[in-house]
Amino acid sequence: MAGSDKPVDGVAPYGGPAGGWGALRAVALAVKNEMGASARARALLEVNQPEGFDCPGCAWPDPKHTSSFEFCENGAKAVTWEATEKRVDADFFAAHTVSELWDWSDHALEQAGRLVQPLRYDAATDHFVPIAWDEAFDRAGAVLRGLEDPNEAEFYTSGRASNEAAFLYQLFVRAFGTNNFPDCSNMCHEATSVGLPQSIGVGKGTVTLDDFDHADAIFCIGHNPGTNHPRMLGTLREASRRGVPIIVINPMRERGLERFQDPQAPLQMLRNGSTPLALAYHLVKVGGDVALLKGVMKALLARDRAQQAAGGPAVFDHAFIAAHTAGFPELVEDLDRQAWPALEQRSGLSQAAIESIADVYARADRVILCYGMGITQHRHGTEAVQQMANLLLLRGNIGREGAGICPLRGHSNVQGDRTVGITEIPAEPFLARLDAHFGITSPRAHGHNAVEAVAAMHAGRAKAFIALGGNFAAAMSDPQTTFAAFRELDLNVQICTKLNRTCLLTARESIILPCLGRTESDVQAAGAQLITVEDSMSMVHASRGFLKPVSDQLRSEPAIIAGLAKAAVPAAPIDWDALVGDYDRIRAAIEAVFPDFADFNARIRVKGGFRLRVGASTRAWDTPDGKAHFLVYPSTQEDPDIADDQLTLATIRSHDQYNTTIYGLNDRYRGVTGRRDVVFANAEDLAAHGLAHGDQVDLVAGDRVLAGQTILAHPISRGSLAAYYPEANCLLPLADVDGRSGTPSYKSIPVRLRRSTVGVAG
Ligand SMILES: Nc1nc2c(c(=O)[nH]1)N[C@H]1C(S)=C(S)[C@@H](COP(=O)(O)OP(=O)(O)OC[C@H]3O[C@@H](n4cnc5c(=O)[nH]c(N)nc54)[C@H](O)[C@@H]3O)O[C@H]1N2
Ligand SMILES: Nc1nc2c(c(=O)[nH]1)N[C@H]1C(S)=C(S)[C@@H](COP(=O)(O)OP(=O)(O)OC[C@H]3O[C@@H](n4cnc5c(=O)[nH]c(N)nc54)[C@H](O)[C@@H]3O)O[C@H]1N2
Ligand SMILES: [Mo]
Repeated sequence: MAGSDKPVDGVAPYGGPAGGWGALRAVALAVKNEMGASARARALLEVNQPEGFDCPGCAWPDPKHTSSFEFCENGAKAVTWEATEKRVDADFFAAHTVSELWDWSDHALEQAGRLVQPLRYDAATDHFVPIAWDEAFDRAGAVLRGLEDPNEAEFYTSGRASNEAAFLYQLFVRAFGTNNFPDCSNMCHEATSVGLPQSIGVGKGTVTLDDFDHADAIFCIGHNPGTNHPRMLGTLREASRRGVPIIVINPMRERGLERFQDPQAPLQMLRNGSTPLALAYHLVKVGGDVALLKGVMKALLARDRAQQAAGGPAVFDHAFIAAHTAGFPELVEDLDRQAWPALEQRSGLSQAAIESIADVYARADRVILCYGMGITQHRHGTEAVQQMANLLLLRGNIGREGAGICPLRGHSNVQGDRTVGITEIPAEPFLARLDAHFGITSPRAHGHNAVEAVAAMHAGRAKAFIALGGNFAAAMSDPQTTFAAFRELDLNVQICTKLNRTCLLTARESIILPCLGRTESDVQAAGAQLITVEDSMSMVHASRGFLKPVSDQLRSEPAIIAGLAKAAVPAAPIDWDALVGDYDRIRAAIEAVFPDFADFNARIRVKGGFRLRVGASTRAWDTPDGKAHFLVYPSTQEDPDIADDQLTLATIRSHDQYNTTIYGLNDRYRGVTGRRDVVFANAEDLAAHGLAHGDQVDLVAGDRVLAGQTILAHPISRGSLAAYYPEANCLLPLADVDGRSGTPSYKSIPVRLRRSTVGVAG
């Protein structure tokens, strides 16, 4: 690539496949760094085994043969990061003030180790100091009880929480009196949760792992499984070996979508073999997917008409469309309105390239369409999700074997948390059942999502923030606003395993409550407990930790929630201790409130668990009129285009991070080592800006600046840039969201490039 010959520190093209020896080396290093030679390293062998714990990494399902040993490089990093021997104890907090810790990197904060006891911020000394659990609950409870209105509190959930913890949490919060449930899902697959129910009656994927064995074509749009769902590469490899075309639509060339060498297949590794994945790789412009999808459908429409005119077989499944859908005429009208030059310009792809995608789609009898954050985190995220549903519905590719839609969920239980009631817009039938079962009166008014929560805090309308996991302030857009909002709060409670930036945003009362991780054994009154999670494909299964907890002062998430509940809503008619003493009782309550969980306690003890009902999987469309819907929003065409001198920045994950958790500073497949201060750009865009590979630049979005980044010529579509999250979050204003789902547009940030004066000598 032009310009990339100039050497840049820590940057060298990566030539190997995804996985392979590099993955094995990285696992060995993670084990060594975090656990030494300890027996805790054994933890790795238990991940996703029928009797072990669910990997706290991604939500990709386990293979049907759950006995086969499955772990991946990044799952190993997630587990070793949690099972680490390092601890941040009382001495650590005595040695470091909060102001000092604030200057540590996100990587350094978490790497310091596991939290081992409850802490309270002492403003007089600027230190966190140990406190007893009861005092922690009393202090938090006192602030919560003292609020004028329960809606002045925000209750965040990160998607690692188990079904049991999440259910108990929403019960506590509704008994307390609010639906303010900002959730990591609001930053992630909200466009799926909002868009798909309107299209197909359910906000979840319709496929199972088995369907991948029967698909004739697989589309991977806007996701990077080599890093974020590595176990998916095994599935893609099998498909590729069967000759199934895999079509990738992504602005960046991601090695994990091109070539894979299974680190668990030593023979293949010794032979130096690897399996090619993508048959065709289309470098769409960042944010160009709606135009691309419309182009594919427009091409199919033209062929369908031509075939019909010639008396040949139709391209669309007209019988399915007539029997199962509504809105087809409006879709056709919208497609007829589209002009090819505009579609080409917006997608960054030629009509010929788009026609070639339509070829593969039309030739395949059964198609699975997979997608991730490259689709959802945009100003038109919901629309993009619905265009994918449109494309599938045109050929009846939903609700039959080998076909369907496959949103790749993020956190390992983000889907389950939603299922068991974490939502700011609860449905009435659910609230009615919850109230009847527990004898409470849940609030009916809708609550705040993530962006609304920050806005309320910033405006002084919300005064308390409680987090069940996660690192909310670092994950959110607009840290300028978000951090300031936190510092005005009366209460900041963080239930977490490791120290992070949100813990350090001290309020009048700031409390850190350390919890057990998923790898650790959880013993309550009735004995050792198991928890349950739901994966991306609606499979619910059990998880049992077995490691000795890093500290005997840790409590489980359910136990901590119960402690907070008793302190904040002492009059609630709920026997919290009984529920926490035996999680079977929590599951019995989940079953009482959600009929889909019938026989929960028995079914969860069957190997492999069970699948929740997904109506669309069997063409039972749970929409108001019982039909699947083609949906169009003609307005996209009128949206202001990006200015001529602007590029569109997507914020992405490196190979060495889990969201805001930075395991290390490498991004192996993208050829970056030991640094994160880089921006990926197209070589022609660099030239057009008079810049060269390795130059120092500032990214400028209005009055927001990310200064002193090294710009790299990289295989990325023209007009597009990519930089790492969370560093680049400072470029995104809180108000920039997908209007339909409220998802921050983390992947469509208009920016200008300017030559940097930061750190440039002379
Ligand atoms: N190891 C590891 N695993 C993880 C996570 C992690 O951070 N680390 N995070 C977890 C979570 S919470 C989530 S949500 C998932 C995230 O998993 P992914 O969805 O894979 O997340 P990202 O890395 O944000 O972005 C994915 C891809 O989107 C592409 N992209 C950017 N803009 C566009 C666009 O406009 N159009 C298209 N078509 N593509 C675009 C990027 O080039 C990138 O390859 O992974 C989960 N698993
Ligand atoms: N710019 C930009 N911003 C983004 C994104 C992006 O692509 N670009 N992606 C968004 C997405 S998809 C998501 S999901 C969010 C993620 O947002 P969050 O879910 O809030 O963030 P994480 O980084 O996953 O949270 C890490 C913290 O979780 C805590 N933790 C780890 N394990 C446990 C546990 O078992 N229990 C408890 N209680 N705590 C635990 C640790 O203390 C750790 O510091 O970020 C969003 N932000
Ligand atoms: Mo996510």
